[in-house]
Parts: sequence; C-alpha cells; structure tokens
Amino acid sequence: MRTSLLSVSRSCQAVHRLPQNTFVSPTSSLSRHQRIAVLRNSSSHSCEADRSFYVTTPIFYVNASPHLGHLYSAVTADCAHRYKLLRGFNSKFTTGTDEHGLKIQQAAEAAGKDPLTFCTDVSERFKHLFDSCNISYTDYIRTSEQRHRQAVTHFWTVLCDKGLIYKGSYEGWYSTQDESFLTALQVENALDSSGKEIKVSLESGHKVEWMKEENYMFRLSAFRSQLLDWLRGNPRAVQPEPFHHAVLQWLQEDLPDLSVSRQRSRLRWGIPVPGDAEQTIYVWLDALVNYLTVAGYPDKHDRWWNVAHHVVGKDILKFHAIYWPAFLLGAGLPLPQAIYVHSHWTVGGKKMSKSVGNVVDPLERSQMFTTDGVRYFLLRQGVPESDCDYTDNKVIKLLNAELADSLGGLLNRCTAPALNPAQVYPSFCPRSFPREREGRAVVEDYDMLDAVRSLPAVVERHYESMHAYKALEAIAACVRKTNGFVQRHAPWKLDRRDGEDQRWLDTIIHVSLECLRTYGTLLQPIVPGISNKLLSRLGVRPGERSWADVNFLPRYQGTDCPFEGRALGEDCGVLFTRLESPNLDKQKPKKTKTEISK
Ligand code: ME8
Repeated sequence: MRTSLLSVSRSCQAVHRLPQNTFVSPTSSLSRHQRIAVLRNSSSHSCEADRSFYVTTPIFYVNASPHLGHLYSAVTADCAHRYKLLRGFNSKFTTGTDEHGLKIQQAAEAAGKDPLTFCTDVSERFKHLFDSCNISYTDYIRTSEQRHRQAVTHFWTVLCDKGLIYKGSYEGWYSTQDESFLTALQVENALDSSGKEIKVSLESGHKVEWMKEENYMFRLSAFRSQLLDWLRGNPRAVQPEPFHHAVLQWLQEDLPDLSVSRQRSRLRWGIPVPGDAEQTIYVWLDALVNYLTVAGYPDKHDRWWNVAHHVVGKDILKFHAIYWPAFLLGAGLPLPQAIYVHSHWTVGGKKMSKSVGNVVDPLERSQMFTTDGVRYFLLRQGVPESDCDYTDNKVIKLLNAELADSLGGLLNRCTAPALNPAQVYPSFCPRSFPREREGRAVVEDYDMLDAVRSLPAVVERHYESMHAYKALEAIAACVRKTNGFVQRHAPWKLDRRDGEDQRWLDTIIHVSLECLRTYGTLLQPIVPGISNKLLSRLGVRPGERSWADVNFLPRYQGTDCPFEGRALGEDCGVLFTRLESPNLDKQKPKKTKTEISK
C-alpha cells in the first residue's frame, strides 16, 4: 500500500451526476436529534439481553488461493466467536467466498474453466484452509448459491420500490482488480511491465480503465447526513478509532451516487438485475448482502441481524462503512453493531497480496509451525491499527519464547513427577500463603496473585474490542510472573520429609496450577488445541472450562477448590515443541498465482 495508516482512498467514486428526483429519505422528516436516536436504537439492540452474537469475515475473492492475510481475518473473527461461546452466548460465525464479478469472470477465462467449476475449486481451497486451522465457522457462504441469489434479488427489489435506484449513465475510471469506481483524483500515471503508460489506482496501485456505459445508480448521495449521524451518535460503530475518524473524513467530501450494475454484455458472471436481463448487479452490492443471506434474509433475519459485527481489512473499509450502511438504511434495516477493521500483513514492507505475488502460504506455515502456532503468532503480533511485516524468523522466536519455553516450561515444571510424584492437584496451605502476609510468600508473590486475579477482566476488555494482541500481552506477562514465582522459591530445593516444607511445596504447585488453569481457559479462543492439551493435563473437565469457571485460587479466599486433590490428566508430551530452522527467511516468498488483470 502506498500511504500510511489508512491506505484507502480519500473520497468515493465519480459518477455522472443526474438530476435528483422526488426521493425522500426514510428519516428525513425527523429532526437531527431524533434521527440519531432512531439509528442508535436500530444498531444497539441489547446483545447482553438475548445473548446472541453474529460475527462475519469478508467473503474472499476466488481469483487465487488464500494467503496469510485472509487467514488473519478468519482467525480474528474465530477468536471473537469462540470468546462469545465461552461467555455463554449463542454465536453465529460466517465466512465464505465472493464469486461473481468481472475479476472472477476473467480469472475463469484465463484458467480455461467455466466460472462455477473455477469458483468451486478455489472456494474449496479456502474452506480446506479454514478447516485445517480450526476456524469454527457455523456457516460458509458462496455467492453463487441459490439462497444468496434470492436474498440479493429481494434486496434489490426493496431498494427499487423505495425509489433509491434509477437508470443513469456512468463515465469514469474502474479498477477490475478492486471492483471499484474511482475519481480522477484517485488515479495516477504509471508504467506497466512493458514500459507502457497506464493509469493506476492511487490507493491500491491496480490498473484502472475508462468505462462509459448505461447502468443503474443508487442514491448514495441522499444518505450522507444519516451516515454522519450514525457515526457521530455511535463512536464505536467503526473500530479502532482512527478508522472511525477516517470514515467521518470521507463523508466531509462529496458523496456521488453509486453505479450498482454493469451491462450484461460485459459482465455475464453475476446476478441479473430483476426485470432487466441486460444488466448484472454490481459485485459489491451482491457481495455485501451475503451477511444478510446468512442471517436468514428476507424472512427470518431479525434475530441475527440485530447483533451483527463485521471484521474487515482496511482495504475494504469504504465499502463496509459507507456503501453498506447506506444500502441498509435504504432498505430500512438496522445497521451493524460494529465494524472491526484491521491493518495489513506486509512482506518486505509491501502489502501481502495476490497481485504483488509476495504471499505467504498459510497451509504450508501451519504445517511448519502447527495450526495453533500460526494462530498464536497472527493474533499476538497483529495490531489492528498498524501494518505488520511477516518473517518466518519472527514466528520461530515468538513461539519458542512464549509457547515452548514460558508456558510449556511452566506446565512441565509443575507437573513433572520429580516435583509432583503423586500426579495430583496438590493442596493449598493458607498458613504458608496467608492473606495476612505472614507466611512464606513474599511481596512479589502477592503482586502476582493480584495480576492473575484481575487478568480475566483485562483479557475480557481486549477480546471485546478485538485487540487480541493486548490480551495475549497481558497473559504472557502473567505467565512470566508465575515462572518468576516458581523460580524464586525453587520448590525442587525443598525437603519433602519436613512437614512445613512439604505444605509450602504443595502450595507453590497449587498456586502455579491455578495460574495455568486460568491461562488455559483464557487462551481457548486463540489456541484451542494447546488450551485443550493444557487443561486436560491439569485434569480440568470439558464442563469446567467456561469463562465463569475461571474463579482463580478460591482457597486463598477461603472457599473450596474443586480441583484440589484431583488426579492430573494424562501426560501427552510437551505442550509446544521448540522450532528450529534459523535460515527460513532466506527462502523467497512463494508466488501462488499471477494476477490476471494487470
Ligand atoms: O475484498 N493483510 O476480497 P479479497 C491482512 N471479496 N488481511 C488481508 C490482507 C493482508 N495483506 N490481504 C487480504 C474482497 N486480507 C471482497 C470482500 S466482503 C462483502 C467482500 C483480508 O479476497 C482482509 O480482510 O480481496 C481484506 O479486507 C480481505 O482479505 C480482502 O479479501
């Protein structure tokens, strides 16, 4: 990407302006204050009350195989879904593939396949990747499905019936690669690989072409003030904040009407405009409706649609935070509760993308580093607000330090037969570790207890705002403190034959296992496999792993601990095997597929 935090275009598309007709916006008769209230009500349905949650990833284009960036979006949404399940929510989680449009039509042609066969093949690759990486989606949507065609057709008809779509003519730049319309200010001159002068998108660098055709227009311009009201009235509608701010900035500029169809003669691979066989629905309108299709639109979407949350990359913010809410307002539907935006993975400073050819193969990496290893790395290292450069060495260093040595080492120490010959969750002795601070524990130990006791609330806050990296930072800091606690008291030096030493030794192990149980429970949304291994080794049963079960160190508070005296689970080997291969970064990133339209 060419620019900084928001490497996204500064304004929306250029279109041939047509005279406004008599369209009246659905809420234009309300005062500004009332409109904010309407929008607030429609988008802040209490999810705490009905405990339902609906999270989506973008649906991915099938013009090339998935890369690590796609997996990052999926893992981010999967983490949110698993977290909500742990909190006792009914959660729906959808991902899938975006299969229509010129880009896919051209990719299928270049591959010499009919479009559906081509799409099925690549869509299966995405599905296989997500299944291999424990992405626990509850629905996988393909826009070529019949249920989706029905939803899009219905949605279009509603917009039409409300007078929001009219026949017009578009003249301007179009990027097939981005499936996006651009103004003259959003393009620049460049040279292609043969030295020929071409125009490219300032934002993505993708080639643009001049197009002029008759098609249908959506009255996007009519929604500017409602979009501003929505964003101003809901400061958490787009998160993190810099992206919210960016959308508000875009809305300060002109918001022309949007072309929402293409001539069928140019674009055959898509959903026809109802009642006009000569036109195909614009791929972005088609694609965005996928979120409604999965929710059960048009008949039974209310339950899920009222609690919708989108995870998107910053490259598609404009489509999700301007076009999509405008379409929804037009159709009289509630707006999503939140749009969570993340930045990009780069390689050598350039956005990892199919078109640049610098993609990292996530399946290959999950075989090298394990599925949980890749998940942990992406969520620990990925910062939504800023781009992050990928190298294999970073993965190896991080996973060795935090999963193999720190967390794995702690589990190993506390369950090793040398320290724990009875292989049980030993007893806690309140006299060794009293609340009055007169036992064998020292001030740092009390600090550690405080840190671990407050950890679930800290992690909760970060999971809620989809800042998994901050949650993992906090967990890693606590794991280090627990290791420090064990190291400080060196239980291996205590004498088991001495009653007091024996009780103190058991207490050290009990406290450490309680810490590990807390970490294992809180880590489930990130590394489900490792968490399961850890909790099973501690003898924590599947029904004892929810958020409400954490209840750290009850014996210190003077209440019973259900685990005390219980046999540990089976030893299934080290938690995470150390990774070797220091020279991996010398390998060049693999090109999976060449760009079609460049
Ligand atoms: O835009 N780093 O599909 P797409 C992080 N079909 N995430 C990345 C990434 C990177 N380098 N590259 C891609 C489309 N992504 C449309 C979406 S939704 C109704 C339609 C992720 O295959 C990120 O989530 O180009 C980005 O927004 C998405 O993949 C784009 O995937």
